Amino acid sequence: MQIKKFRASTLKDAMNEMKEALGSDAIVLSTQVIEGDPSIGMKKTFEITAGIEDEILSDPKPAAAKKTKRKEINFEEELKKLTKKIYGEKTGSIKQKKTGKPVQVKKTGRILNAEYVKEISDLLKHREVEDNIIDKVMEHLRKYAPLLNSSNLDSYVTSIISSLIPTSNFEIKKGKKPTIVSLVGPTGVGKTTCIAKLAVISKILHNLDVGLISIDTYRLGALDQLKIFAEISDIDFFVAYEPSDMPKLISKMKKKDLIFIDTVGRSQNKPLQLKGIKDFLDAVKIDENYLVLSSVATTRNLIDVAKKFKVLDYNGLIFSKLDEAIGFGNLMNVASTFNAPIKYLTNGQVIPDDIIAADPDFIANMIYTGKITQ
Ligand SMILES: Nc1nc2c(ncn2[C@@H]2O[C@H](COP(=O)(O)OP(=O)(O)O)[C@@H](O)[C@H]2O)c(=O)[nH]1
Ligand SMILES: [Mg+2]
Repeated sequence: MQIKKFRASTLKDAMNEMKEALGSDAIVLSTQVIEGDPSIGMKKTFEITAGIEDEILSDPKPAAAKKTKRKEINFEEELKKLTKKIYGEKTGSIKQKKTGKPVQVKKTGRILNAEYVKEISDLLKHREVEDNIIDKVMEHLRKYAPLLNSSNLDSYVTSIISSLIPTSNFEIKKGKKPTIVSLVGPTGVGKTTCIAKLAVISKILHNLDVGLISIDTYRLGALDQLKIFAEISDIDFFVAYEPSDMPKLISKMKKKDLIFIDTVGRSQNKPLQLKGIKDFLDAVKIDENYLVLSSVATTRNLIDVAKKFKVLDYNGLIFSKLDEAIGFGNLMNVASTFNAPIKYLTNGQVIPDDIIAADPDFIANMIYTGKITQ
């Protein structure tokens, strides 16, 4: 990894310099404020230490690609392109991602027979879809077997899977009161990153007036992370230190369209810690509360987390880290076990690009093929 320091009089300028020099793959490692000394004419300076993987810089092909990308990068333009991915608009770009049929089911004859049914069942098992869901898929398949042939089989199986995946999309009500959205979940699953993505997109793409509240005063550095982000993005940011701060902060931001609440990551095995978060969330009326789960975890682990976080009354799921997962059956297993709609998927660390509004066809295709086809 190459590491460089960037200094400027505002954090935003330092960030821009970093992006200019290292491109959008750069990762902020640390930030520092160097206080000025007016007596010697020294101004306050912001310093960002950023790193970038060597291969991104040294591999001639990607580097060339990055170079052109870097030149053309226009933050707002990039964001506009994302409109279609967010807030549930089913777009060409998502549909396009689904072209091609990289499914390994052997199809030789014209008419679907028992052998194909078995192959599909085995494939779904391999994708770690749970047996009760596979049974449902097979039930549909058998029923329509006479209508199926090698050319429509993939799309039919995908559409059955799709029909079994609960999803729903975020609705922004630009009304008198702000919509309050909180994210809960275990430590390190990507809650704060996800809020940053949603906040930037809401602000820049949808012109919404966005505010942020963090109740993550527990983990060292956690506040800093969101605070710096809020500063760069020019978004109001407050910290709630105790539940009674919550109504005060919400009332301070009563003119906002949208308020995101970032919570501290807690282990599902510590009920008292979960209760601590509940006290904060219960202090105000939350409109949407999403449980963030890492798609890298096993079905068993996710079900355990989802069960124990039930005390926090989530009404939707966000699956993070798709880019690190090797299969996606677990998404469906959890969503269907808890009948909780999937709201968003995140597939990388880049803010705000790496987030996709949940689309059942897109997820079904991911599960069936084992790949994010984009
Ligand atoms: N690969 C990958 N990393 C992610 C994703 N979302 C978040 N991360 C990373 O996961 C780590 C923890 O994220 P953070 O938002 O701090 O998690 P939190 O503890 O739940 O708030 C950070 O290094 C993030 O950059 C994702 O979709 N893919
Ligand atoms: Mg966090």
